[in-house]
Amino acid sequence: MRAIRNVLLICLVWVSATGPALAEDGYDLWLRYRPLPVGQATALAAHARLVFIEAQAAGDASVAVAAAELERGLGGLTRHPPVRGSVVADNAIVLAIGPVGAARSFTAQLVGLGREGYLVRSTEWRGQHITLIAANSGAGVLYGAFALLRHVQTGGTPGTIALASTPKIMLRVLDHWDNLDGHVERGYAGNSIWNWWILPGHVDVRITDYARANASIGINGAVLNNVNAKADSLTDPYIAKAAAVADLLRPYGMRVYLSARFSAPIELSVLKTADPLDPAVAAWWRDRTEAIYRAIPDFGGFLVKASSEGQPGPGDYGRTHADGANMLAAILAPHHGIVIWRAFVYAADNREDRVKQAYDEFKPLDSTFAPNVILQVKNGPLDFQPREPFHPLIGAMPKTPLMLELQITKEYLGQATHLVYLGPLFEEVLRGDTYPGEPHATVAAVIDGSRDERALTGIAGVSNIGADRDWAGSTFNQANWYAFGRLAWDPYASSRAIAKEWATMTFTPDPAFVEPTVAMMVRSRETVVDYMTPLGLAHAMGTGHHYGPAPWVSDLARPEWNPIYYHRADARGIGFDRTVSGSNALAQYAPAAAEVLAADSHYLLWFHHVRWSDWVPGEQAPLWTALVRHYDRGVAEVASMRSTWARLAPFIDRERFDKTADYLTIQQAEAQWWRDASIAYFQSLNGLPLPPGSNPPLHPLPWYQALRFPDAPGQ
Ligand code: BDP
Repeated sequence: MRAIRNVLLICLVWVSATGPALAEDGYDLWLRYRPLPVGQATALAAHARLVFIEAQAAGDASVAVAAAELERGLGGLTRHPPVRGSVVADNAIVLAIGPVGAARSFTAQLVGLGREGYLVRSTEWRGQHITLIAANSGAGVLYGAFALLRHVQTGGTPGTIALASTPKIMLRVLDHWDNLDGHVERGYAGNSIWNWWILPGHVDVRITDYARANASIGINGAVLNNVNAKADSLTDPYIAKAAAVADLLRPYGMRVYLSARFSAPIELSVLKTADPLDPAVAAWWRDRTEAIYRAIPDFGGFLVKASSEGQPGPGDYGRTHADGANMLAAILAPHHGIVIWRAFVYAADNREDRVKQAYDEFKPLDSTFAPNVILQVKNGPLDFQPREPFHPLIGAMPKTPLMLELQITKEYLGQATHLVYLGPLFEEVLRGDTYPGEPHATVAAVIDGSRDERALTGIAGVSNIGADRDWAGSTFNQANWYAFGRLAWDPYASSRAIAKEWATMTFTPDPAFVEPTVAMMVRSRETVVDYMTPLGLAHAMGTGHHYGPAPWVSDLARPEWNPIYYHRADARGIGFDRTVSGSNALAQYAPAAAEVLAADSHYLLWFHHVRWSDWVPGEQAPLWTALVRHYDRGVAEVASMRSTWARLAPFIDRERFDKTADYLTIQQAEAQWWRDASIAYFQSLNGLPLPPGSNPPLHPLPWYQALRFPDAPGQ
């Protein structure tokens, strides 16, 4: 008997010791709602005794999930969940849609908030002290609920709240590059979260948590399938599957979009053509579109990658991108749907500098697109590199709505393991100045529509989400999803402030943890640039998998698939001359912007071919010395990230701490690999000695060149 009791006791102790640690596997993201310190929790509980939904808001599905989130969040933070009340009482949280009841005194302010904005105010109503969450829609109320929860978790006081916010960009969308077989292109966090095979019979509860996470940062749309689309996603069975997902996302303010394969009419019907000007083709698309709207009445529209990287498109029939986009736009317009048309094009038979091709093709089409077409432009003219100048189309198409495409998944930045916080990258892009000297000319101002006074605005992030328990492959990768959402809501926000918010909610509010963690996050993007592609280098990654270094690759069929195409290194120098003496890609920017970019040493080798011995003023060193220094600095920074992290063990749970520590160890070895392989290769061309104090690569060049990764994920 006694033995059994002991075993039971041991079990109980074991459960309580491992319980919290097991729960911290990253699944809860930044929505952990762990108890606040006692004083704070008591103060918060005093202001959140009850959740009261005003009559006009009752019955709204988004308000219902807002109330549930408040119960869950405040319950977790205070250990005393507020109760749902039918009569307003002191210290209630009142949820209201529109200028009624408790929100009446804020009528004027509400009008200015638009459909999705919110206000959260401590105020008096019917003699009671309340916290009002008011908006013009249920989604706005939900965003307000999340704002309240964020506020109290990041040090805000509960009794004196005055928050108001409206998203600056209309479409804030995640692009999932998820295939119908569950594989995620450029995905490093496991399989797709959409279980297409089992849908619509069963929708995983995980999709609700996905929607909660997105709503908490204001993301209001998801493209469910890969831009390299299969036609099958437009068949009735797949429409039913997408509809099941849409039904779950809807209360969270999210709309569903689908990537559409341009040749689908040929693949799914008896048609022999997908020519956008052929009436039979348009009729086929109309039939499919109507089928989609019958199943998904608020369907957002189609995302199309056409005549790009071998994908079918209007170019196959001698038609323009506008011909293709406008055909679909006309069909979607009566349903209020839109076409998101990608500008990521470059052609095998075009000998022009690859980074110029999208501009050359799309700029002449400005003003030819239907009003419900938005052109999706990657942040840079090449392809999601650790650093690129902003895309020259941004600012060059004032008559066309442009949607900025960012990549949250780290295809070219160390994939799952490397700790790289992308907030500073996104911020750098958004602050890019398309017309220096003119007001409202930043990339953010073009994208949020303020420059050209545009209503249809959008921003997309290529998702990093998969079926891994921690969603994104690592805890720190979650920060990139978070930062994307927060910057999509407000593209002028500070990536540092966002990192602070995220770290506080994801780990602990203790400044002794948050401060070094945020500092490490904020530096991490420059660090990856340093050890991978310093001083404006780009696309030095291995073929296909884009994982490790392979700057030597020169044998791929298309010239612009080879790293040597981009760095152009030889015995004398390195870099791509894109000035007037070279490809003159610089001329695609406004003259004042071109001047700034040409002089910025971050883009030195992007725009200039430089001799190894040339003095680089900004670096106070000859080019070769400067380059090696950057590689060395990148490796040293990762070492310092590791030691910073090692000191933070006492502050957080074991599981997330250990995984991060392991990943930093991997990152350190790989930063060294990047540095050594790159230096060994460039040295094989220039024959120069390393600057004093710099160590030789660990292996000779052929060792690096022989490495193969046929099974790397995400390809
Ligand atoms: C590249 C990816 C490729 C995508 C392509 C795109 O390597 O997998 O299909 O971009 O954006 O970055 O279409």
